[in-house]
Amino acid sequence: MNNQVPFDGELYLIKQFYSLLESDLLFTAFETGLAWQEETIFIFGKWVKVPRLMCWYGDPDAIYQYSGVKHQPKPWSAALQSVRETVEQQCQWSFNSVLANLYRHGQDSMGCHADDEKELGHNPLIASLSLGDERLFKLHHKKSKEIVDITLGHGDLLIMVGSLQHHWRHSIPKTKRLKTPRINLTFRKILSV
Ligand SMILES: O=C(O)CCC(=O)C(=O)O
Ligand SMILES: [Mn+2]
Repeated sequence: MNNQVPFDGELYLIKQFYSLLESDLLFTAFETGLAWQEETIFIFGKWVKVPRLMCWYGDPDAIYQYSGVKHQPKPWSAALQSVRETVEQQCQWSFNSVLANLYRHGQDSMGCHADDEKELGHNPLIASLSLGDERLFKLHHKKSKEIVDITLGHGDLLIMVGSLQHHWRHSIPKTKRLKTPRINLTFRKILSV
């Protein structure tokens, strides 16, 4: 990152947090074992499909609103629970939930947003594990319009913390490059508000 400009938040990237072999096993476990759903949202007067599959796991009280709907978490699977514990140890932080996204191909994407909902607290720590094909993660500074591109690959762990969500938005853009599926898990702590 640029040393002269205050970064406005903290971002840590641990490449290959999981080894290739572990990442392969986790990818297969999650691709086949999670309850992937296609969400629809009402936008500009019509229902549209969210361009990726999603699901929400966590402790029973970790209720989270996304795609405009309140989602009750599904109970942790053994594989998710194991990753949760490993990521908690790395971050020295506890999470009560995980949002899983499956990008089936290059036309699946995530629009520009900040994870700044009030149930995530003031300066949330969000740990994001990527598995499968690599994709571009774009950070867009809200004021300066600076853009930071980060490539997230198989087994990489990205940690977003501090005031990052106040100053930056992030996105996974569509790409014309031929892409195989990618799974992203964002571990979060939902507070009761
Ligand atoms: O897929 C990613 O790396 C980003 C996911 C994300 O931003 C989110 O779930 O809020
Ligand atoms: Mn996000």
